Amino acid sequence: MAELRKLIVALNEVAVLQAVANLLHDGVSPHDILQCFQEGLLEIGEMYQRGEYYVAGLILSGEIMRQSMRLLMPRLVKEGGAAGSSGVIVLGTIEGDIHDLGKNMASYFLEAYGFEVIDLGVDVPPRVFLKEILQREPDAVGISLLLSSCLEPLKRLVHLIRETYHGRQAPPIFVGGGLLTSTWDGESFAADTAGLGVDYIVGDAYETLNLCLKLTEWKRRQADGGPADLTGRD
Ligand code: B12
Repeated sequence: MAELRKLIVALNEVAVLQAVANLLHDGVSPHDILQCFQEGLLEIGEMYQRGEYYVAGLILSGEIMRQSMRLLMPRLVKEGGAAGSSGVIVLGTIEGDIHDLGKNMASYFLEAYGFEVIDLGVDVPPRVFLKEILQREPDAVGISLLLSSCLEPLKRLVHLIRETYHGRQAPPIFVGGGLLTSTWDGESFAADTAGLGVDYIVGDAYETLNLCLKLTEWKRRQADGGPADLTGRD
């Protein structure tokens, strides 16, 4: 895995794909491989900030990740068992932001575990998000955010949802994406310490899955006459 991380950071596409195939062949969990990608991409981002890579490096890192997902996806689906009908989740990247690798990863995980994912894509204006939420009535809404400059549209969207659902229970809102993972304690999905007005901040794709499984379970319990509090953590 250390070697894979080095290859990712060196942007060696051919060698990365070969290493991923070998690791899967040796029975390494796709979750661990994805974690390795996340760490590698983080390092690439830091190198970009230090001027050691240009935007072309970011683009290539995205392409390497995308190609690797094609190898990882079938194994993820197999592990998840794609049970079907776990729930409906609306996902999208907020207006102004076109990063989608993390969101796609979260989407792959959810689909692999039987969720219906309505992916609105990238650069999604708050009004479009809201329209889809009202139409689809999802079990939860996930928003991706990697750019600090997009905090404002995110807050606008959350405000719009709260305002529209005034007096009714809005679907739980969670956000993910590199910018916010610093608030994550590494073990449980975090409360909204950044003051965004959302219900949860998730650290990675696997955690997203755990959160969505819990949210749908709480909703089922509530429908069966259980406690109404969907924000409690257990
Ligand atoms: C690849 C990349 C790109 C690619 C994106 C390709 C793509 N299709 O996504 C391209 C080249 C397009 C790009 C462009 C830019 N980028 Co860029 N990019 C990155 C990079 C290196 C990796 C991001 C990534 O995909 N990581 C891997 C994924 C798997 O990790 P992740 O996003 O954190 O996702 C995980 C969790 O957060 C969570 N998650 C993520 N999203 C979601 C969503 C939901 C709903 C849920 C539940 C969970 C979840 O699950 C994921 C898996 O575990 C980061 C560096 C970094 N530190 O993140 C910079 C980075 C995000 N980019 C940055 C910048 C500045 C830019 C540009 C402005 C550069 C430029 N001058 O043009 C443009 C912006 C374009 C725009 N309008 O959006 C900065 C942002 C700084 C900031 N705080 O604002 C970063 C941090 C680099 C840096 N250190 O400076 N970038």
